[in-house]
Amino acid sequence: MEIPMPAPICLIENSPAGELRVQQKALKVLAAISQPVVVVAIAGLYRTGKSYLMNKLASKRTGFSLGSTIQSHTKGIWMWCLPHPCRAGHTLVLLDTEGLGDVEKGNTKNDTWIFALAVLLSSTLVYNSRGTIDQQVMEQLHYVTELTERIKVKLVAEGSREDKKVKPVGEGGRGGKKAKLVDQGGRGGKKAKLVDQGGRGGKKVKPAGEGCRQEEEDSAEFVRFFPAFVWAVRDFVLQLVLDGREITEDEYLENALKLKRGNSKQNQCYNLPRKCIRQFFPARKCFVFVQPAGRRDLPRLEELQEDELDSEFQEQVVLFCHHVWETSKPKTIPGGHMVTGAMLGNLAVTYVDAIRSGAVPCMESAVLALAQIENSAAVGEAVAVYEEQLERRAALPTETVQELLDLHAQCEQEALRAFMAHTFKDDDRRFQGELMRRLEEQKQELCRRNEVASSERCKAALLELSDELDDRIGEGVYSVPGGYQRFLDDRQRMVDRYRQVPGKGVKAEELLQEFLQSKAAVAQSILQTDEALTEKEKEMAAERARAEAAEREQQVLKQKEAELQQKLEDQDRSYQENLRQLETKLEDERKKLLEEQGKMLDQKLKEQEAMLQQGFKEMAQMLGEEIADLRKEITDSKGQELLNMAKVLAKTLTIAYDAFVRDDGDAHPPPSRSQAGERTGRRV
Ligand SMILES: Nc1nc2c(ncn2[C@@H]2O[C@H](COP(=O)(O)OP(=O)(O)OP(=O)(O)O)[C@@H](O)[C@H]2O)c(=O)[nH]1
Ligand SMILES: [Mg+2]
Repeated sequence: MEIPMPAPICLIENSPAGELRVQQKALKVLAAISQPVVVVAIAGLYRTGKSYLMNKLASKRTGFSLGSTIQSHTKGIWMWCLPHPCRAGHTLVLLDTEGLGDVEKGNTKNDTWIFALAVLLSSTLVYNSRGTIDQQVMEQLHYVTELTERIKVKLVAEGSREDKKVKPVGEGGRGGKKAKLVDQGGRGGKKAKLVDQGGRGGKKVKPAGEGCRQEEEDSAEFVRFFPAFVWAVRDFVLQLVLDGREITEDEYLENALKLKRGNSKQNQCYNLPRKCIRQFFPARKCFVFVQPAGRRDLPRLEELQEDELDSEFQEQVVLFCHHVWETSKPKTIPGGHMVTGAMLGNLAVTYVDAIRSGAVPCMESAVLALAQIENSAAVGEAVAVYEEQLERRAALPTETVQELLDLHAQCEQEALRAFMAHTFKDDDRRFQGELMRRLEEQKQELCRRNEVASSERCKAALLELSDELDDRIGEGVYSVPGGYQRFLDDRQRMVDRYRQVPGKGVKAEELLQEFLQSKAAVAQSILQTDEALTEKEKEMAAERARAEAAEREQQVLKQKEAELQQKLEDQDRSYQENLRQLETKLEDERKKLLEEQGKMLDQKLKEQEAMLQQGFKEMAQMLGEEIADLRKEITDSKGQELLNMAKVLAKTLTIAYDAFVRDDGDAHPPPSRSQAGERTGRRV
């Protein structure tokens, strides 16, 4: 497959003043990617071989730029989009980030933002470090502990945020003390502080955005948004042996993440980053790498051929790359909705905008902002699908209105399918309502076009067929005794031939009726001048002509009524189709949510067991509380769904009703809301 990007480009620029800016060129590239993306980001201290390892994930010798001096090289966040090597139909997005802890830069706050963005944008985060996973490396991981200050998970309505726990960070003090968010002051000037009651000192959490909603975080929630975690240990020189037993790389990492018992301040400091990693990244993996080449070759690694690299390093790289390619999941947002390249670009913009404005990026609000953009696009796309399907299927005029409505129904079904595939978090069904309205407009327009096409055909046929009759009238063929009967016979022949003309469409009878009406005066005059008929016979013939005309008029009216009824029934069908597809989607979402919750539950149970085994009863107990919460959530997702569904359905019906009231216009007064309910057999 063709590689869409020959080389990486900058996604987020980080100016020397520490100002972040998303690059338009990169957004353009992302906007063109409609495939789901697997996003692998790398972060870690500067000059530790991150860019080099990312090139391995791209299966390229060069790409992300390497520096060979001691000065930090990568600035901001760079992006490389490639066809995914294992997942067909997916794009692999590699994000190489600016190294952390550059002494020359000396801006740890900016570093933390870079790290937070890597976490927020990726589905797999590779944390890169050099040497061993020792205490010093752990301490450098303060970026992880600071995530709770840098990111908010949820938008919480004001007034509902009393005394919420931020679970792992402060825990560990005497007697299982918990960190709390404490409100300082009243409504206007609220300042949330993360107060560690275990003695680590107050950590500030920025006050939530102004307005009637307030944001707060609950670190246990982070897991839903956070990527899988892979720790890459470079230039690893030790033997993987513990207490005389060979251990795996993962065991090595887990051992390094073990907590220390006891509540001394020292132990708390020791435990803090470990707890954060354990909590935020329950899915963890570790890979160690030996030095790739001899010391002299290190600055020019890019120039070396594969076989010039250390063979053990090569093997380790192969294992690492295969793990990342094969296990990294497509980026999703909570609820399991897949993120496309275009959505990733929008997420980057939302987060960077929040950071630039001095706010704390909130994941939930980013998802909601994304939903607005995506849902709006989903409506447009669905209408395009409708038009395209119509273009493919429609041969106007159709013979009957029902045929046209069936055609509309097929196109609408496809359009709805396209909409349902892309929409998410359209909780108030605003966008679905909008789509229903737009499709109803399309239907009206389709009916109009169908009628125009039919009228044109009918008029053309009548013009052609009536030529002979008109000529004969002009020539006075019927102005003779017995002419009226001849006229009637010729006219009937013409009508018979007209009826045999195929493809006249829905207006056939109406236009015939109009035509015959237009000839009524001529017929009357022929009748009156026909000397073969008595006055009485003329009267009877005139009466018959009037009755026939009235009968035809009646037929046309009946047909119109039947068509109106069919159109009303089609509105019901449309309600039902909307509801059916919505139900299917909600059921799918519910399954995904339950799957997500189930996975979280497994991870928490595993962590709880590990804590119990290591003797951390309080931690285990706290996890127990989280597990209970989660179990309740799962029960709710299972049970309440039916209730929600009923509410959603009622709402959708109302929206649908409103749309039809508007579109039906004055010509055919719409049924009342309850009538709509009766017709559909559903409660409104
Ligand atoms: N010792 C050692 N050097 C490496 C390794 N991988 C790459 N290098 C070399 O280290 C230097 C820096 O590599 P980069 O990949 O640019 O490191 P980085 O982490 O991206 O650096 P920044 O972008 O500045 O944060 C280059 O000269 C590489 O050739 C490795 O595994 N071990
Ligand atoms: Mg780099």
